[in-house]
Amino acid sequence: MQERKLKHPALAASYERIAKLSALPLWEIMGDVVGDAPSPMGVPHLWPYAEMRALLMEAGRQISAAEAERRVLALKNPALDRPGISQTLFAGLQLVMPGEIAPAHRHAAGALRFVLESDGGYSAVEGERCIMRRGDLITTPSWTWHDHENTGSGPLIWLDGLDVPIVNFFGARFGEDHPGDQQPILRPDDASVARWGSGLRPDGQRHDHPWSPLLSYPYERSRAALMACATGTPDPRHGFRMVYANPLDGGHILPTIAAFLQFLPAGFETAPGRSTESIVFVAVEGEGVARIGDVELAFAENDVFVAPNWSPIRLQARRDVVLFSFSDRAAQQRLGIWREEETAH
Ligand code: GTQ
Ligand code: FE2
Repeated sequence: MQERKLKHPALAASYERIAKLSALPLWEIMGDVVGDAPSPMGVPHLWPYAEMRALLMEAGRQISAAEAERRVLALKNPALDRPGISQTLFAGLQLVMPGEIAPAHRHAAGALRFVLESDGGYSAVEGERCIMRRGDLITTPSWTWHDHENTGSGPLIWLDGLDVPIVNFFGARFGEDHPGDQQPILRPDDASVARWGSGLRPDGQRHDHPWSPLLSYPYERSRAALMACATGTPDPRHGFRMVYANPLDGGHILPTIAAFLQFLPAGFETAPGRSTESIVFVAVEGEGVARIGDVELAFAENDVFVAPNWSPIRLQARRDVVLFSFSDRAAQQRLGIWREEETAH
């Protein structure tokens, strides 16, 4: 409070006595507490895949997946002073080399994986292997055991998204290692897709969790659904965009994180708009330009970029573009605070 210009400088002496009791005169800081509009936290930023991949492969030669526990380059927002790609989200690029295993553990933070390169491998989640193919989305809900293995002959690389800053904000950071390197497998590969992903659900089987029972959303299906719906005029704000849905209630994949797949036809540019969520994008196909706040980011395949909360976003497709994105919208909607609006630019 020392730094700010006081509304009532005449009361400064009294403010010091208030501060000594560890209290604050709310009338001097009202805007910070219940202000009329949020400010973006962190800055828009892009991580070019070619350079990130080179550093990841270098790490692959220097440290094993087992030794690293997780061989991840965490994407740190340049304007935030703790790990996290945004105020609410953690993101990283993870590499597992052929034959390697990332050992089993579980934690309070929920995660998703979006596969960028795969020649064979899986993420085992709570007793089943979710096969990793390029473009697949796999979730690791809170406190579910997970380990990863590369069974192919090329590098296995994916984008991790976690709700770590949210969980840590609440002071709920628990985690533990599994006694074995790998957890026991209890069901067939991609069992959740067969059980919950067909439009039918197992009669009498309950799923009493605040996340989707589908642990895998294979790209083949997601892309086909997106393209089948990409007819007529694109939405001016979002182009053709689909939400990864919980098949039981149409809700988001995780209680905190929402995920999207979006098609922007070549030449299309979205109308500008913003929302209270922070959003992490990865270019799955094509190339274009993202204008976020006053920053312009040219993106190509596999580049990752972030839009902070309440930053105007404009996306332009130079070629046909498919974007995967995830955000904290699920958490905000559960709290009843999510908002969006159109902006002038
Ligand atoms: O793969 O289990 O990027 O626990 C950060 C924490 C990945 C993982 C991350 C993790 C993982
Ligand atoms: Fe983990």
